[in-house]
Amino acid sequence: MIKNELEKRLNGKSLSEAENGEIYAALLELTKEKLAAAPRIAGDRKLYYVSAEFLVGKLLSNNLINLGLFDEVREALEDAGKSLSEIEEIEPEPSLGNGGLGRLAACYLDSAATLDLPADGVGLLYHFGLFRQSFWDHKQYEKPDRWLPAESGPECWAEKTDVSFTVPFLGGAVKSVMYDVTVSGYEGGTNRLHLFDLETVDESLVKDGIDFDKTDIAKNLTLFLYPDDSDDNGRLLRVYQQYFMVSNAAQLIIKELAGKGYALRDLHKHAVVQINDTHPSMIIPELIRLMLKDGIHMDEAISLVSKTCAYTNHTILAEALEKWPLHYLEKAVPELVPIIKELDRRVRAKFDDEKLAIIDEHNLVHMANMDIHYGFSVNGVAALHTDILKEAELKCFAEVYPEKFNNKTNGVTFRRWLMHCDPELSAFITRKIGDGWKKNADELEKLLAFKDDPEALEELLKIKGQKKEQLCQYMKERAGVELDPESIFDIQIKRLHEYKRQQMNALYIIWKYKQIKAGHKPARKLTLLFGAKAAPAYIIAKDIIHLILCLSDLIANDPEVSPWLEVRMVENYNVTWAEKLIPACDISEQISLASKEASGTGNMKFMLNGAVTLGTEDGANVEIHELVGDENICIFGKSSEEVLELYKEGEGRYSPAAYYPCDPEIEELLDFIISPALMRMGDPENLGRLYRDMSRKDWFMALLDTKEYIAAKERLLSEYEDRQAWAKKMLVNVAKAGFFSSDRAIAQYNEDVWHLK
Ligand code: 7GP
Repeated sequence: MIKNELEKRLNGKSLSEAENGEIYAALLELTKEKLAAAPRIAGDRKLYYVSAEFLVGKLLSNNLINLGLFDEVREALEDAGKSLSEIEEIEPEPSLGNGGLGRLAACYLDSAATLDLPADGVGLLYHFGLFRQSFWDHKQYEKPDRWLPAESGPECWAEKTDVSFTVPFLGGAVKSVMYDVTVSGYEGGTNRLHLFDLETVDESLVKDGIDFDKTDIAKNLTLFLYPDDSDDNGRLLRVYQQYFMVSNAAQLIIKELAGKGYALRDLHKHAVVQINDTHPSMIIPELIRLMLKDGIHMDEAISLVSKTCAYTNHTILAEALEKWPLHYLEKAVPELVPIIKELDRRVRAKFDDEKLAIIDEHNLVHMANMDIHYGFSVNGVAALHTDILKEAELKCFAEVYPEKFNNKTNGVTFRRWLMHCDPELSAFITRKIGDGWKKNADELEKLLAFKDDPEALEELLKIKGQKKEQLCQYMKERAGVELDPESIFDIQIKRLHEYKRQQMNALYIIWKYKQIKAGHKPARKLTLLFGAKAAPAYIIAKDIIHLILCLSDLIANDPEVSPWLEVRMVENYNVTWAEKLIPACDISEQISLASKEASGTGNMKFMLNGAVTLGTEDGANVEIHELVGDENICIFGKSSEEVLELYKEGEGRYSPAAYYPCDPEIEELLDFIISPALMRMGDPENLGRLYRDMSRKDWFMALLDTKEYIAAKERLLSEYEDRQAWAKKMLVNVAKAGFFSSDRAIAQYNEDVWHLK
């Protein structure tokens, strides 16, 4: 009996007498015990998923679900007048990631364990992770977000181990400590997420904001994820972090190999390293370095490591493809430099093409290039993205290594993104088609049998209504904002970036505001919800947040408009917010400039929870479109081919001058950004800068698709009024979402790349 097991840990109190905090501590302890008792997944060949980010989210419910204890615990608590979701609020969310790449890593660990594949994650234990966002005066402010427990407080999921490695640093050495988070599979065994830290890190360097003294690496190494890199010290710190991560990973791999009794020469037979974007790329020269130290010859070391490492590319944005100046590496990782130079020399001896070089003529080290030459697999994260890699971005590499390139369309774990966040919808699905879908997501297709069943469709609408009510309640408690659950919930949640075009959504808001002002009232109120953090040094992204917050306020205070339109941006958007917002969504905004969003994973989560996508033919939207058909998605905008053409030099190149000021409709929208109404409310500097940027540069072409976007959204809003037809779209979306299970993605990685079992 769970009740008894919990009460044993409550110092004589009953469940109903105990405080939520006490119950949380008891649940944490109990769950950890059960996890420790679950079998550790083993195998002769093991995957190491090395990543700078693991955006795991809260873990209590997730672990309870995977252990098969969720319902029992929830009921025991309910009987005692307690709520599991309220208790889980106590758990701090570890902010060990920034966005899609980090959340994907967490979904992949969940699925690998579920499929019984030996696969551990390796990363860093950041003390503050990504910053905590707050809004004041319509602007974003950043504060450190400490998620680790206090010395005296209850524990957390990460447990200190006695594993430690010596990492060479600045002529000396530092000693690491390894923390482990147990990763549970759904009704399966466990793997580990290994997070490395440095004992000497000094949190007192961090005062109010997220600035800190960047000089003393021994004290600041793991304080933050992605420390500000606008100066030399910040950039060096990032290199040190990366090196610390990969040196620990490499040493752990070698230690485990030896522990199984295998020789270092057999590395590639028993270990696979998945390099998650370029942050862990230095694991290649680091593994080579360790082999040389062990007496293995350079040729053989290179060959062994190349058979061990595989690389995933998550973005084609040039600014994200890391290129480190050689002199940084000379300072931070002097031991690796001769190896990297040798790797480059070999490439140059083999290929007469400057584009393939690792160290270019400006002495920049191209990390991705090193991964491609010295790894055995290169994958993109959605079909379109992989095509663009092969045909444009990495064309010269695909020509010399066609066999290395492969696609692995992203996926998300249905445990967290359906069973946990929408138990009502999960129960509906199980009532209709049984619960085989929990282990085999393709079975969701059986729901199609109900697409003309008015009762089932009615039920689906009711569940969506319930989730909207729940979100309203949460918003009221969290933000003091009362939303209208009868309105249409249109949601855009993702990092703030110009290519994701939150600014285009803002232009829609301006358009709608003006429509309502002019007396064109819609059939129903529209609620637009945003969640997004802007990188602290990304000025235009912060200006876009400023615009959205000003519009939100302007509209809320306009009695003519507020009954019809509401705009809210949630503060400190994170995984926990996503779990509340996604099930309540009607319209999923996936409006990136075609060719720029590698895949997207939010798009998949929304679809799975019965939202209809309003999107461009970009990333995985393309695959969603193919699966659900024209009827059940709303696609607009220029294609990726057209966009890539517009980026080319010369005539025909994109310019916002084609729209502003010559298109009066667009002119009106942009001018509103600097209208007296908004300028009074906001900061003229921010609004002016954004207006100038959008009208003169518009690097991510928001104006290109604005008019089509407005028309598409209006079309979708009117379709919403036919409730039965809408429910059918919802149902088809849920039914077709099976492909986007991370179980499918991981099975494909295993089949094509890892060959674990
Ligand atoms: C993201 C991509 O932007 C997103 O489209 C994709 O779904 C996700 O990776 C997972 O593959 N990329 C990043 O988060 C990223 O590049 C660089 O971060 C630090």
